[in-house]
Amino acid sequence: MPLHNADIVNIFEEIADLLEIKGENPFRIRAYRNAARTITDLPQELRTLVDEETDLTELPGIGKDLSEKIREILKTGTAQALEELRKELPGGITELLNIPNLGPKRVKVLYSDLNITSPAELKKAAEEGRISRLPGFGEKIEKHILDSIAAKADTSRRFLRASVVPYAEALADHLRKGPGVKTVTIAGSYRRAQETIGDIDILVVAASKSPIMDRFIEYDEVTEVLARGTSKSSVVLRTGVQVDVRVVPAKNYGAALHYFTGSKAHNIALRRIGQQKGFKVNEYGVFRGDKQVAGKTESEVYKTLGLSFIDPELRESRGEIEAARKKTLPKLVELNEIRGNLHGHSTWSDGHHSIQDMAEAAAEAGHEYIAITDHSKSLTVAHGLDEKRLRKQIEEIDKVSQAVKGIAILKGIEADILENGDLDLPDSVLKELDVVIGSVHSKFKLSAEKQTERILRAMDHKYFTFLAHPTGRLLLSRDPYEVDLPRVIKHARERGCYLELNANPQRLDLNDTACQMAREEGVLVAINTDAHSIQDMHLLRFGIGQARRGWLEKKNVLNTRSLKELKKLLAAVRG
Ligand code: DGT
Ligand code: CA
Ligand code: CA
Ligand code: ZN
Repeated sequence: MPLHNADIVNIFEEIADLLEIKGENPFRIRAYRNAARTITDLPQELRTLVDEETDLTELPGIGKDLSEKIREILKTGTAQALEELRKELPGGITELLNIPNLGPKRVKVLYSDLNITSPAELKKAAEEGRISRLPGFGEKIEKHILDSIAAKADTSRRFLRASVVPYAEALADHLRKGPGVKTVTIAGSYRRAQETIGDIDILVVAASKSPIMDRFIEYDEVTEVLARGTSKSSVVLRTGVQVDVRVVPAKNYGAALHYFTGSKAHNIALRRIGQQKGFKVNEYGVFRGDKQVAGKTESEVYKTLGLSFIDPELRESRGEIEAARKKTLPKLVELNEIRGNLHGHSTWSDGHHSIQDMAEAAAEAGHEYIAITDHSKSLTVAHGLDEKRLRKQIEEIDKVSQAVKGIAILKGIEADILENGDLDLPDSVLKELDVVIGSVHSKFKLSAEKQTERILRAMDHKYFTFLAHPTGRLLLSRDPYEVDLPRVIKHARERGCYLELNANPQRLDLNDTACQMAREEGVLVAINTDAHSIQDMHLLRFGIGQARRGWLEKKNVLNTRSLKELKKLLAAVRG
């Protein structure tokens, strides 16, 4: 059974969690977490790298021991180290770590004192008031636990789109190779590039005798068959995600693709437009009376209703139908229009590759420029730069610029925004830089009023270029801090600075509606990987997906500019 990178990541994460609950050496724990992060961001499948006899120890954070473990997992499906830990502690216990307020220490107490090994058991104990009496807990925490278990019920069945990509694409490829198969398309929220996915919807056109459903049900990653029919089947894959496959005749393919791409709100709005024009619109086609007048392609469906083709990312009923009627739809930004990354790290702070490695990789990817923006001194866990080291780095960049051809290396910093809105480095050094990013990395719990003021003050700083990951959220794990985003966006326009859309799949921060707002206010958005290694470069495409959902065009994006234009825009911020 072929293992995907995400399976290996899960095993490493579980080992790290269990070691943490046991209270083991923090360095060992961090080694597993770093490796998991490297693997998450890896564009190629590890099993392919191993087949090609690539030396895995060249990957950041993967030493000899972890490289052996990866091989062991690829061969046996598990790691001995994990099996032994599971004998000591029940495997399900790690789910408790996902509950806010529960760290390894408290989980250990829950297990040793009350023998709690799952969220369900925890909920029961909390409801019975047994948690508050434990050492280190109390009534407040007991209440927090109950609240967060209740809140989690509606998000726990969603998956990060990026983590679903390898599974979805591998399955679609498998179906494509089936006999008599003409078209296989992934529809649903996946096609709309939504940041998280509830389930995967796949649409197939195949010859009538094709055994395509057998091929789907018998796919070796299927662990459960929920429904089985000739035109529709549903399964659960080993990773826990549900997949619906529908087989449709070619003459209905466009209408079905449109219907199952959604969103539901978009579909309903479109059906209403059809009704006004005397058509019936459904997943089989567009009908006048009993006669099908369109449905073979999506474009045909839109055209019949008097609309231009609407890109899937826009189909959220947020004004796209109106724009399609008036022919004012945006021409959405594309990956190949990005000319460089303006937020990335090197070994000078918490990145895994040298400035030269990062620049060479970017040049190879065809980029015109790259900004090196390591962390500043307040972020001590990331080994942030103080003024002295930053000045050294500036000299180093001048040297590397001589050595690496074909790309401009811009000098930058990701400066922490302090609680009072100051940047944590003096103007005397910030003025030497091309890019000054401001980031909130602390005091997430300030009131909306204070957090907003803090950020606006930072933006007013003379050398401030753009605000990174403006809300600080981590999808499915950390809520955004409270901030008045419309005010921040308006302020960016008045101040003349920019905003980031962080492309890391866990962040995708700004979200889609905030991008749309920035576009309406005329604030340029920088789509950045926030790369911590050369492998992270491929994350740009997730940022592009989000940007497209936010209606952004090439002209709305700062880093689609040529180096010459970019330099003007970077200088303009300084007034
Ligand atoms: P998800 O899976 O929660 O991330 O979101 P979707 O959008 O993929 O939703 P899903 O899988 O329930 O259904 C796929 C598409 O099928 C959905 O985007 C629109 C269409 N659809 C589903 N139910 C309805 C419905 O009741 N009415 C209409 N008009 N369309 C529907
Ligand atoms: Ca879906
Ligand atoms: Ca579905
Ligand atoms: Zn960063």
